[in-house]
Amino acid sequence: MKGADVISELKRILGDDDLVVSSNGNVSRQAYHLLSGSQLYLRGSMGLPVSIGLGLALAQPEKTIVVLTGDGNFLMGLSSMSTVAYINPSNLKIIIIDNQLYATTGGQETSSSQINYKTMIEGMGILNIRSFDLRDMDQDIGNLLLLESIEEEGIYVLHLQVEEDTIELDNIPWHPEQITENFKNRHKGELK
Ligand SMILES: Cc1ncc(C[n+]2csc(CCOP(=O)(O)OP(=O)(O)O)c2C)c(N)n1
Ligand SMILES: [Mg+2]
Repeated sequence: MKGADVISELKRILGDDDLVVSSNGNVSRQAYHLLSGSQLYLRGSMGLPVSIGLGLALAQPEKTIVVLTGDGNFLMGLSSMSTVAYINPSNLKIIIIDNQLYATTGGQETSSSQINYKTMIEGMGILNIRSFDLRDMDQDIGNLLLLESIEEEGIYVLHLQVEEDTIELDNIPWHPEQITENFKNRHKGELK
């Protein structure tokens, strides 16, 4: 499975009220093209999806916040995971789409291939971390694993190793200010 397959499947699984924060580059583009609703697609702000997801989770305790992050983004903002573990917001779900590359900028390798995500994240204090290698996995089985994992209660981290995507998607046609405005408008009256 590829990152785009994961995000397409998430479209089926996620609830209409869930708030998604996606990391800059391909992941945000895929979220923009493949998910429904107007989500918080980060642009430029590399390394910040987990921090922004944590802020949203605290500001909107009634909502489920799903952070979709590439491995490069996750590793850049790694220190924020220790704060997430410390605060432990039960409405925050973090999904790492790990292609072991900075795919957006030309496919340079990240350090992901030598990291044991389960050990690292457990060491920070989040015990609900599941890691799956979806690279050679049949899509139906991968979809089933996603469905089971997403429905779990409480905070969790889902680390997914995926094949590199080949699809080229158009960039998001909005500036960050417009993305934020659209996100707020979509949830007008619901967000505090
Ligand atoms: C501080 C900073 N450094 C570098 C970049 C350029 N950049 C944009 S996306 C990206 C790669 C992100 O990697 P990852 O999160 O793994 O997503 P992928 O591209 O693999 O989907 C890079 C290096 C940036 N936007 N900001
Ligand atoms: Mg990557």
